[in-house]
Amino acid sequence: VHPAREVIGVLGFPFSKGQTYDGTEQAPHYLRDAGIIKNLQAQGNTVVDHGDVNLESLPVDEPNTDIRNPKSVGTANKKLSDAISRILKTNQSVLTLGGDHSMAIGSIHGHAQVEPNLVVVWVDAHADINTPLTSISRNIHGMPLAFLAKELQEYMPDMPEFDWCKPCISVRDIVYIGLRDVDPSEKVFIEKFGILAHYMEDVEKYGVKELIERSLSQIDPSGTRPIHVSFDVDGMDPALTPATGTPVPGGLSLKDCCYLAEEIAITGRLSVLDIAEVNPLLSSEEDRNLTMTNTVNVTTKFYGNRRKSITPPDYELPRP
Ligand code: 6HN
Ligand code: MN
Ligand code: MN
Ligand code: MN
Repeated sequence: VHPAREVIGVLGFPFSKGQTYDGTEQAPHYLRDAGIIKNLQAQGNTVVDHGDVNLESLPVDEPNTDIRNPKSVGTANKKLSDAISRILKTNQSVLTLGGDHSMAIGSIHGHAQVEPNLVVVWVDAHADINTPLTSISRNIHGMPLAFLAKELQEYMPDMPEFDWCKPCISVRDIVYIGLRDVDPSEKVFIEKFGILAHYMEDVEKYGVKELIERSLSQIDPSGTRPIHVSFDVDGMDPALTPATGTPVPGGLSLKDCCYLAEEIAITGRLSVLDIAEVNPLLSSEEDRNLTMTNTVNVTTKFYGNRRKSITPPDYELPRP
């Protein structure tokens, strides 16, 4: 059993080159402004803000490469990986504020250097398991799992910018939840490798409660493995998180996400949580605020905030 990671280390990853819209690089700032840290502290957590990964001097990519921005995505994620490992080694857990979802390359890689036995819960409308050869968009935020999973390597072209990234998880360590926009190539990978994938249809049919119980007991029957949650806010319904680059209708409800987060918190084994794909520049101010409020709300549930509320440890009821 792993020692509990009681302190939350918050790390911003102000990055957007894994896709085409500007804006996700500002999400860490907006999430902090929306009170993500204060809320975690108010519910009794000890939080250390490690600031943002310094991405000031990234290499500049040529405009017409096969995949978009391999140099900057590779370099930024190497920095993220190192920073995550460093914080985990001080026995803090990490809350990573992205950034587009290419951040999962660095985040999971850095996590696996310290916790090689981790499992990945991937909350997303998308499967993010394209390879540079299957991707239609050429955006790396649709590919992180292909860089990370050992079984995919025979389908991966050589990418010198990612030489540092050693595949560190198995397809058997992944569970998807919320899928509803999966590319044909990704569907073939999911089926070929039997990846545990819960589409929105399954959420409708069985509910998050049953799905999360079933999947955790399948990939981690002993209930001892460290958990990495990579939470793409487009997994939630776009009515809740409209400020994001690739919204897909018909997503997870706030209740679904709260339940999932509460259950993960109860395990006591969440060691890294990524918050990805918040894009404050893609919506009206009202929609941006809504996105921040819902994202902060769900994030706090991963760290012990309960809808049934928390019993205060030393509350003295006033007597007249
Ligand atoms: N995300 N499957 C599409 C692609 O471009 O490969 C969408 C990817 C979305 C990625 O939301 O993190
Ligand atoms: Mn371990
Ligand atoms: Mn997505
Ligand atoms: Mn994603």
